[in-house]
Amino acid sequence: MTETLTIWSFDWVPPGPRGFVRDLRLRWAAEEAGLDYAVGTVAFEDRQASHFERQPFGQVPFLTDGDITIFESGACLLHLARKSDVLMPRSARGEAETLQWVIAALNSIEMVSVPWWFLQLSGDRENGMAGWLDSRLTHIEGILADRAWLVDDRFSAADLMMADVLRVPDVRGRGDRPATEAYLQRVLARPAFTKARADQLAHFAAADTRRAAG
Ligand SMILES: N[C@@H](CCC(=O)N[C@@H](CS)C(=O)NCC(=O)O)C(=O)O
Repeated sequence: MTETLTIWSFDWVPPGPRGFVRDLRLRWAAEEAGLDYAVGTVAFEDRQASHFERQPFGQVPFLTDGDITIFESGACLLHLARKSDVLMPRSARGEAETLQWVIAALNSIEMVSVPWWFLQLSGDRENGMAGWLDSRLTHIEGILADRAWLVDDRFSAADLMMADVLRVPDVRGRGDRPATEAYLQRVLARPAFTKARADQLAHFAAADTRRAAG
Protein backbone atom coordinates (compact mmCIF):
# COMPACT_ATOMS: atom_id res chain seq x y z
CA MET A 1 0.00 0.00 0.00
CA THR A 2 1.28 3.48 -0.83
CA GLU A 3 1.69 5.72 2.14
CA THR A 4 -0.10 9.01 1.82
CA LEU A 5 0.70 10.00 5.40
CA THR A 6 4.11 11.32 6.35
CA ILE A 7 4.92 12.24 9.94
CA TRP A 8 7.76 14.75 10.04
CA SER A 9 10.36 14.86 12.79
CA PHE A 10 13.93 16.08 13.19
CA ASP A 11 16.82 14.22 11.56
CA TRP A 12 18.55 14.14 14.96
CA VAL A 13 18.07 15.52 18.47
CA PRO A 14 20.34 15.41 21.55
CA PRO A 15 19.70 12.47 23.90
CA GLY A 16 17.56 14.41 26.45
CA PRO A 17 14.30 14.73 24.51
CA ARG A 18 14.45 11.32 22.82
CA GLY A 19 11.32 9.34 23.55
CA PHE A 20 9.45 12.62 24.11
CA VAL A 21 9.72 14.43 20.78
CA ARG A 22 6.14 15.15 19.83
CA ASP A 23 6.14 13.27 16.54
CA LEU A 24 5.67 10.32 18.94
CA ARG A 25 2.06 11.44 19.43
CA LEU A 26 1.41 10.98 15.73
CA ARG A 27 3.37 7.76 15.38
CA TRP A 28 1.35 6.40 18.34
CA ALA A 29 -1.96 7.49 16.82
CA ALA A 30 -1.13 5.98 13.43
CA GLU A 31 -0.11 2.73 15.12
CA GLU A 32 -3.35 2.63 17.13
CA ALA A 33 -5.42 3.22 14.01
CA GLY A 34 -3.44 0.86 11.77
CA LEU A 35 -2.69 3.71 9.37
CA ASP A 36 0.16 3.28 6.93
CA TYR A 37 2.72 6.09 7.30
CA ALA A 38 6.23 7.16 6.53
CA VAL A 39 8.52 9.30 8.67
CA GLY A 40 10.16 12.30 7.03
CA THR A 41 12.89 14.45 8.51
CA VAL A 42 13.94 18.07 8.66
CA ALA A 43 17.30 19.27 9.90
CA PHE A 44 17.52 19.96 13.64
CA GLU A 45 20.69 22.01 13.50
CA ASP A 46 20.30 23.98 10.30
CA ARG A 47 16.60 24.76 9.89
CA GLN A 48 15.70 25.46 6.33
CA ALA A 49 13.13 27.79 4.77
CA SER A 50 11.25 24.74 3.48
CA HIS A 51 10.83 23.65 7.12
CA PHE A 52 9.41 27.04 8.21
CA GLU A 53 7.05 26.93 5.25
CA ARG A 54 5.47 23.82 6.76
CA GLN A 55 5.90 24.61 10.48
CA PRO A 56 6.13 28.38 10.96
CA PHE A 57 7.99 28.09 14.29
CA GLY A 58 10.62 25.73 12.93
CA GLN A 59 9.39 22.96 15.20
CA VAL A 60 8.17 19.41 14.77
CA PRO A 61 5.96 17.60 14.26
CA PHE A 62 4.04 18.39 11.16
CA LEU A 63 2.08 16.01 9.00
CA THR A 64 1.52 15.64 5.29
CA ASP A 65 -1.52 13.74 4.08
CA GLY A 66 -1.68 13.83 0.29
CA ASP A 67 -1.88 17.53 -0.55
CA ILE A 68 -2.67 18.57 3.03
CA THR A 69 0.12 19.84 5.28
CA ILE A 70 -0.77 20.50 8.89
CA PHE A 71 1.24 21.44 11.99
CA GLU A 72 0.63 21.47 15.79
CA SER A 73 0.61 18.01 17.31
CA GLY A 74 -2.95 18.48 18.60
CA ALA A 75 -4.29 19.49 15.20
CA CYS A 76 -2.39 16.62 13.54
CA LEU A 77 -3.71 14.15 16.11
CA LEU A 78 -7.30 15.28 15.57
CA HIS A 79 -6.77 15.08 11.81
CA LEU A 80 -5.73 11.45 12.24
CA ALA A 81 -8.58 10.82 14.68
CA ARG A 82 -11.10 11.63 11.96
CA LYS A 83 -9.79 8.64 10.02
CA SER A 84 -10.45 5.98 12.63
CA ASP A 85 -13.02 5.34 15.32
CA VAL A 86 -10.22 3.67 17.31
CA LEU A 87 -9.06 7.23 17.98
CA MET A 88 -12.40 9.00 18.22
CA PRO A 89 -15.89 7.66 18.84
CA ARG A 90 -18.28 8.52 16.05
CA SER A 91 -21.16 9.80 18.18
CA ALA A 92 -21.59 13.59 18.25
CA ARG A 93 -21.02 13.57 22.00
CA GLY A 94 -18.02 11.26 21.76
CA GLU A 95 -16.39 13.48 19.11
CA ALA A 96 -17.08 16.64 21.09
CA GLU A 97 -15.64 15.17 24.26
CA THR A 98 -12.55 13.89 22.43
CA LEU A 99 -11.91 17.40 21.07
CA GLN A 100 -12.50 18.83 24.54
CA TRP A 101 -10.00 16.58 26.32
CA VAL A 102 -7.30 16.86 23.64
CA ILE A 103 -7.50 20.65 23.94
CA ALA A 104 -7.62 20.43 27.75
CA ALA A 105 -4.44 18.32 27.78
CA LEU A 106 -2.68 20.94 25.66
CA ASN A 107 -4.22 24.16 26.82
CA SER A 108 -4.90 23.51 30.50
CA ILE A 109 -2.13 21.07 31.47
CA GLU A 110 0.76 21.35 28.98
CA MET A 111 0.32 25.11 28.86
CA VAL A 112 1.32 25.09 32.56
CA SER A 113 3.61 22.05 32.75
CA VAL A 114 6.01 23.13 29.99
CA PRO A 115 6.90 26.57 31.46
CA TRP A 116 7.06 24.97 34.95
CA TRP A 117 9.47 22.36 33.61
CA PHE A 118 11.70 24.96 31.96
CA LEU A 119 11.82 27.05 35.14
CA GLN A 120 12.73 24.10 37.34
CA LEU A 121 15.34 22.99 34.78
CA SER A 122 16.92 26.42 35.01
CA GLY A 123 17.28 25.91 38.78
CA ASP A 124 14.61 28.45 39.76
CA ARG A 125 13.93 27.38 43.37
CA GLU A 126 11.02 29.80 43.69
CA ASN A 127 9.35 28.36 40.62
CA GLY A 128 6.25 30.52 40.47
CA MET A 129 4.45 28.02 38.26
CA ALA A 130 4.49 25.23 40.87
CA GLY A 131 1.21 26.06 42.60
CA TRP A 132 -0.55 26.46 39.29
CA LEU A 133 0.77 23.12 38.03
CA ASP A 134 -0.14 21.32 41.25
CA SER A 135 -3.65 22.68 41.08
CA ARG A 136 -4.09 21.40 37.51
CA LEU A 137 -2.64 17.98 38.45
CA THR A 138 -4.92 17.75 41.48
CA HIS A 139 -7.99 18.48 39.39
CA ILE A 140 -7.08 15.89 36.77
CA GLU A 141 -6.41 13.40 39.59
CA GLY A 142 -10.02 13.92 40.70
CA ILE A 143 -11.29 13.22 37.19
CA LEU A 144 -9.15 10.09 36.79
CA ALA A 145 -10.23 8.75 40.19
CA ASP A 146 -13.73 8.39 38.74
CA ARG A 147 -13.04 6.92 35.31
CA ALA A 148 -10.62 4.63 33.50
CA TRP A 149 -10.72 6.58 30.21
CA LEU A 150 -11.60 10.17 29.42
CA VAL A 151 -14.29 9.54 26.80
CA ASP A 152 -16.94 6.84 26.44
CA ASP A 153 -15.29 4.36 28.81
CA ARG A 154 -12.71 3.38 26.16
CA PHE A 155 -9.34 4.53 24.81
CA SER A 156 -9.36 7.52 22.46
CA ALA A 157 -7.06 10.27 21.17
CA ALA A 158 -8.02 12.15 24.33
CA ASP A 159 -6.17 9.57 26.45
CA LEU A 160 -3.25 9.53 24.04
CA MET A 161 -2.72 13.27 24.38
CA MET A 162 -3.46 13.45 28.10
CA ALA A 163 -1.08 10.57 28.87
CA ASP A 164 1.65 12.03 26.67
CA VAL A 165 1.43 15.33 28.53
CA LEU A 166 1.33 13.72 31.99
CA ARG A 167 4.08 11.12 31.42
CA VAL A 168 6.94 13.66 31.45
CA PRO A 169 9.01 12.27 34.34
CA ASP A 170 9.26 15.49 36.39
CA VAL A 171 5.50 16.01 36.05
CA ARG A 172 4.65 12.36 36.73
CA GLY A 173 6.85 12.33 39.82
CA ARG A 174 5.31 15.46 41.30
CA GLY A 175 3.23 14.56 44.34
CA ASP A 176 1.31 11.40 45.13
CA ARG A 177 -1.48 10.99 42.60
CA PRO A 178 -2.47 7.31 42.53
CA ALA A 179 -5.32 7.62 40.02
CA THR A 180 -3.10 9.52 37.60
CA GLU A 181 -0.33 6.94 38.03
CA ALA A 182 -2.73 4.03 37.43
CA TYR A 183 -4.09 5.84 34.36
CA LEU A 184 -0.60 6.37 32.97
CA GLN A 185 0.30 2.73 33.54
CA ARG A 186 -2.90 1.68 31.75
CA VAL A 187 -2.48 3.99 28.74
CA LEU A 188 1.29 3.56 28.36
CA ALA A 189 0.96 -0.24 28.41
CA ARG A 190 -0.66 -0.09 24.99
CA PRO A 191 1.45 -1.86 22.34
CA ALA A 192 1.03 1.08 19.94
CA PHE A 193 2.74 3.39 22.43
CA THR A 194 5.56 0.92 23.04
CA LYS A 195 6.15 0.58 19.30
CA ALA A 196 5.97 4.31 18.60
CA ARG A 197 8.46 5.05 21.38
CA ALA A 198 10.84 2.28 20.30
CA ASP A 199 10.64 3.49 16.69
CA GLN A 200 11.47 7.05 17.72
CA LEU A 201 14.44 5.91 19.82
CA ALA A 202 15.66 3.76 16.90
CA HIS A 203 15.27 6.69 14.51
CA PHE A 204 17.57 8.90 16.60
CA ALA A 205 20.00 6.04 17.33
CA ALA A 206 20.36 5.52 13.57
CA ALA A 207 21.07 9.24 13.24
CA ASP A 208 23.88 8.91 15.82
CA THR A 209 25.37 6.07 13.78
CA ARG A 210 25.24 8.13 10.58
CA ARG A 211 26.87 11.12 12.31
CA ALA A 212 29.62 8.94 13.79
CA ALA A 213 30.34 7.56 10.32
CA GLY A 214 30.79 11.16 9.15
N1 LIG B 1 2.78 23.28 20.18
C1 LIG B 1 3.68 22.50 19.38
C2 LIG B 1 4.98 22.32 20.15
C3 LIG B 1 5.99 21.63 19.27
C4 LIG B 1 7.31 21.47 19.99
O1 LIG B 1 7.55 21.98 21.10
N2 LIG B 1 8.21 20.74 19.30
C5 LIG B 1 9.54 20.53 19.81
C6 LIG B 1 9.89 19.05 19.71
S1 LIG B 1 8.85 18.11 20.78
C7 LIG B 1 10.51 21.27 18.92
O2 LIG B 1 10.34 21.29 17.73
N3 LIG B 1 11.53 21.86 19.54
C8 LIG B 1 12.54 22.55 18.85
C9 LIG B 1 12.37 24.04 18.94
O3 LIG B 1 11.39 24.51 19.54
O4 LIG B 1 13.20 24.73 18.40
C10 LIG B 1 3.06 21.14 19.05
O5 LIG B 1 2.36 20.59 19.91
O6 LIG B 1 3.25 20.65 17.93
